[in-house]
Amino acid sequence: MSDAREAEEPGTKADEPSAKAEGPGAEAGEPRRSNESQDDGGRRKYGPLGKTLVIIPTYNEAENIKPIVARVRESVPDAHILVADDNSPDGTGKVADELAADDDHVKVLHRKGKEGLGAAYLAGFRWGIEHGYGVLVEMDADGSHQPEELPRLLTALKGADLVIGSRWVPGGRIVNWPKSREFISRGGSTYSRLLLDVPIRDMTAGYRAFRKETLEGIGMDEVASQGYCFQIDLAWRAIKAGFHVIEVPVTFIERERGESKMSRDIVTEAAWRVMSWGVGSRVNKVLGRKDSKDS
Ligand SMILES: Nc1nc2c(ncn2[C@@H]2O[C@H](COP(=O)(O)OP(=O)(O)OP(=O)(O)O)[C@@H](O)[C@H]2O)c(=O)[nH]1
Ligand SMILES: [Mg+2]
Repeated sequence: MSDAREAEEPGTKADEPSAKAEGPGAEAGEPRRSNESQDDGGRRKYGPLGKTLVIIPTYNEAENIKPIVARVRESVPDAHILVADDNSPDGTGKVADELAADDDHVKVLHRKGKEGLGAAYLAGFRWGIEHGYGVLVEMDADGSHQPEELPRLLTALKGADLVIGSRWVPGGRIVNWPKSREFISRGGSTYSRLLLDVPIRDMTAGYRAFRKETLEGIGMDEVASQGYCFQIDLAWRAIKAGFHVIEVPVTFIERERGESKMSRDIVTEAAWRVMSWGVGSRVNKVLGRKDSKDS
């Protein structure tokens, strides 16, 4: 589906953390029960992080892509950036190609057409893992996720499997959001938390840093959800698989340029899927069955 044009082969095997120590339910290690507590009390040992790839999915972000790439380069100079563009009609892919031509830290994944944010991220994750990155970051192109906060997320990832940049933990903030959006976001997070019985405050957050072992351990190939639901799905899968998920506060800023791709369908999809996962999980509990990763 996708065709990646990259200037060079980034990362080497030597950069990768020791997968055994960190993998899901690492055979030799203690099983982690993140839905019981997100604090591992410093009991676990985490391997080095490896190289970082910041994945920026884009659809019609021609005005935003240059400034966001520049800010990431400035804030985390060692990280590489992958722009995952769905053949944006406004020429975002071409602007990204120009950036990549001038900077070997910038790569572009050209996809055939609009398939949604979730599909773009999954393609970006696969590309990153194939190319030897140890850390995969999700970041929007519109400036809502501030690159200047990324070093804090990466520092936190040294002691976790997944770090969520959270608006709804103490210290987290939103700037310029209409009350209606805040209601949907807060409501969606609370709804998911209660239905899925997880301690995460911001389940729909799209600013995240994953260790590659986390993505490898959550059944990425079965993820079909999009938009809001994609983020909830990934967080829930990580928790169910026993990964250590933590939230760090971030300031989320509403986009200033370009159009939102948020739609009523995205919210409805999330509401139905979360409801079915929550009910399925409770039924499994009553019947004494284990949730499957792809339920
Ligand atoms: N590749 C790709 N990227 C997408 C697609 N839909 C959205 N995006 C990107 O995903 C990121 C988040 O999309 P937004 O439109 O900002 O969605 P949102 O943050 O929920 O909505 P706002 O808060 O209103 O901005 C942006 O970088 C978009 O360009 C898609 O179908 N394909
Ligand atoms: Mg946005």
